[in-house]
Amino acid sequence: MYDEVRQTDPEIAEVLDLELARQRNQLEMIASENFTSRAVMETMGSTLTNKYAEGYPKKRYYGGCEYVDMAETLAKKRAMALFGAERANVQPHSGSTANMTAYLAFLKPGDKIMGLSLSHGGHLTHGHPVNFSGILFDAIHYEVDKDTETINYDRLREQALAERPKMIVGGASAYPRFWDYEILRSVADEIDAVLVFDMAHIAGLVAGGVHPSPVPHCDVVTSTTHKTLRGPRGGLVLSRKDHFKAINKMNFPGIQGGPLMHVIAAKAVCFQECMADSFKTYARQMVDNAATLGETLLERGFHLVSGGTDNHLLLVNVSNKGLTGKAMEELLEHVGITANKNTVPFDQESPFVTSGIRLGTPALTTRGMGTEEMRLIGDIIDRAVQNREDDAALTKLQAESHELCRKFPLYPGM
Ligand code: DSN
Repeated sequence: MYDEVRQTDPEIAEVLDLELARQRNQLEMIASENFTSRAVMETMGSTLTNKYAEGYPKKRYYGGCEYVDMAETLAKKRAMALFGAERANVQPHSGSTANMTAYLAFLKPGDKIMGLSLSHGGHLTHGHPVNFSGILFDAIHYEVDKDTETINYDRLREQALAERPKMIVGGASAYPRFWDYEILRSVADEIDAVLVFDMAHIAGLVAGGVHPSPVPHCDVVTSTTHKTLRGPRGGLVLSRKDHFKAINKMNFPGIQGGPLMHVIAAKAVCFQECMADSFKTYARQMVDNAATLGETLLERGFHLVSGGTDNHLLLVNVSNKGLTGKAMEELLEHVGITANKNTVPFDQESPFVTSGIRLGTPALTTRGMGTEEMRLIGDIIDRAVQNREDDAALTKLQAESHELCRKFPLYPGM
């Protein structure tokens, strides 16, 4: 593997080797990460990376696009079939440009948008002041309730009626519960707002049929393709027929230049993989694994934000264990688990410290781990917290994590 790189650039070859070893040997629990298939990776590493193809299939600004046209047409058709969408734009380089496309297709700078607050589980691109979405637009935020730690849709509605945003944005990066699309739609209708839902985190659960789909309820649905969907790193915009022209025009030439045709072809491969029955089983297992991990942690006195999970992730407030999110992230790394610190609703700590840790099951489920392994991992996490001052105990836990990784080989033969 990596023979050519090894010859031309040994330093980078070393990085590739080290990263493959890291992915194999750590329990990967970052909720937004996954392991793509070899087919997706091969397609990303193909000659399609050489091709400029500004425009859309059959309407390009460059010659020689007949084959990349085939790839993009397949990707679009498959995305529409997978999600039951009227139209798909598969060109966004990322979730961020997918969201920028959706916003600017409908809004002018200065218009009001309303999304879930980042510190309550939302996303930077849903109107955070340091992000383009908060810089370009007048952004306001809805939040979760202090008691239930879930979205209070009555309050969301009151806020929307008082503030009358032109766009309501749903979706999150650290919200473990189902969304109520019907309510979001009815609130948007009451104030004549556009409804955009960013399903980046749950797209694989929607594709696998274990979560309800936002598509029938929303004007536009955006996503990434590399989280629960398990495809290449990139973005996607699904829309109704009547919004499609505006979306296309905004993505190119409005925001992006040359599309990444190797990634678009890999998105097509991913969508094909997601249509298989085995992907439905995978999606179900991600949710079952998160539920089992959640139950295990609850039994051991951990505080799960919202009390549990309906999806592939858990947000754990570790302050009752005398830890910050930062310390917990470091502790888990030490025992062979990769996760990320995360703010929890009404967090008293700074975003660099936080009180929470976010744990996700997509990557471990791809390795073939099931509920039995989740119980074991919950136990490792608990024992790590209890023995955090005991180096020998932590080393033993790290060996247990490594043993688990060995039992579920990643990219064998690579
Ligand atoms: N950075 C992603 C996540 O970790 O959820 C969201 O874009």
